[in-house]
Amino acid sequence: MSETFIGSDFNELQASDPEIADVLVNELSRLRNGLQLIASENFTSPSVLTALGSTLSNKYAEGYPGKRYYGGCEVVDVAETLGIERAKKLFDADHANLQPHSGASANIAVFGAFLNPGDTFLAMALPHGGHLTHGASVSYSSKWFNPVHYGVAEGSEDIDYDQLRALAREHKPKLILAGGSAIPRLIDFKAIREICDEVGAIMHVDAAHFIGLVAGKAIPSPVPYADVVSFTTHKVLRGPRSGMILSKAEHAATIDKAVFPMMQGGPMMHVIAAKAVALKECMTPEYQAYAKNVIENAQVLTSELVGHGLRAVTGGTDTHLALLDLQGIGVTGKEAEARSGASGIVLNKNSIPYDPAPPSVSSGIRIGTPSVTTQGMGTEEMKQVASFIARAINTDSASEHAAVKEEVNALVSKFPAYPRP
Ligand code: DSN
Repeated sequence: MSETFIGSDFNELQASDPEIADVLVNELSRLRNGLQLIASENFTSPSVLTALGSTLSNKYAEGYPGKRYYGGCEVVDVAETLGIERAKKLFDADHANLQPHSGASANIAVFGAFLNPGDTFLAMALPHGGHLTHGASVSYSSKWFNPVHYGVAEGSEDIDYDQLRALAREHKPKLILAGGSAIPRLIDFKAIREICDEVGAIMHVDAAHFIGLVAGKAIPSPVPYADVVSFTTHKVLRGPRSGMILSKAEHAATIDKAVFPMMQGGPMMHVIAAKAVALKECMTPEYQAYAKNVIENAQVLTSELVGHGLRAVTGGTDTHLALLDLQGIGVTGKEAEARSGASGIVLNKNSIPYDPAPPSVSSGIRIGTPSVTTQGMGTEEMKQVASFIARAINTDSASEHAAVKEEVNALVSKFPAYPRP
C-alpha cells in the first residue's frame, strides 16, 4: 500500500487473485481490440474509474446528506452534495437524486413514488423501442401495475402521438412514460406534456439513452416538461454504471422517500462520487463537442450503411443510435450480430417495429457511436466502419471475417481505448 493509496492497487490484486486480475486485463484488451458499437455503452474516464475503485465503497450512509442513519458520513456527504448540485446545474433541474443503483432501480422508484399496485400507466411498447421496465410481460412493471402500450406508426416508424393521445383519453393513466432503448428520433416532449395535462397524468421521461446528449446540449431537454426524468449514467453520459432521477421541486420529497427507504437501502457512495466526477466532466467544452460528434458520427454511419443496402428504421437518426433493417439483404439480426462479432465488431441484434421475426432472431441490428466517438473517431472513420459492417454481415466466410477483423484492429490501433501513457 503506497502513501497515495486510495483504493485501487492493481499490483496487489495480481499478487492476491491472479484469476480475477486476468479478467480485468482481458476485458481491457477486448475493449482495445475491437469496435464497440453497443449503443448503451461507453468508455468512462480514468477519474470516474478511480472514484469507483475507492474506499468510499466501504461506507454505509442510509439517508441523505446531513440526515443519515449512520455516523461517519461527513466525508461522503461532500461527494453526494457536490453530485446533487452539479446535476441540478447541468440539467437546470429543481431536484436531483443520485442514489438509484441503475436505470431499472430509478424506474421502480418513480413507480413507487406515483403509483399504487394495479394503477394504469402508459408507455412505449418494448417491440417498438420501449424497455423491459416499461411494462413488459416479464417485468414487475406489468405484474404489479397495469401497463397500456403505445407504439410507432407503421409508415413513419416514429412515435404515434395520435394513438398515444387516444389511449390516454381512453385509459386515463396515472402516469405517462416516454423514452426507451431503441428510439432513433427525438421525442416531442411538449406534445406529451399536453397529453399529460389533458388527462391529469404524471409525465415521466426515461432518458437513459439520450441524457448524455442533453448534458452536451446537443438535443432538447425533457427537464422543462417532465415531472420526473430517470436515467442511467453510463451511456452517452459516460459516467459509472448507475442511475439518477431529476424532478420538479414539488415531487422532491416523494422521489427521495421512494428511492430510500421505499426501494433501496444503503447508497453506493463510491458510485455516487463517480457520478459527481462524470457530471463535472459533462460541463467541459470537450464533452459538449463530444456529444455533437456522437450524433454526427451516428448519422454518417447510418447513411453509409444505407448505401450498403441496409434500411434505416425511420429513415435515419437524430441521436447516438440507429436501427437497421436487414430484411432487404436477407440476413437476420442474429446472423449479423454473430458475423460482426467474428469480425471484431460488437453490436446487438434488435427487433424492428412490426418485426416478423421473434426477438431471439430479429430482423435488425442496433448500432451506437458513444464509444467510438470517445476513442476520437470521426466521420471519415465511420465510413470505414460502415464498410466493415457491410462486409462482415453479408458473408458466412470465416476467412473474410478474419480479414475484416485485421482491418478493424488496424483502425482501432490508431484510436486506442484507454491509451497507454
Ligand atoms: N440494456 C440497455 C440497452 O442496451 O439499451 C437498456 O437497459
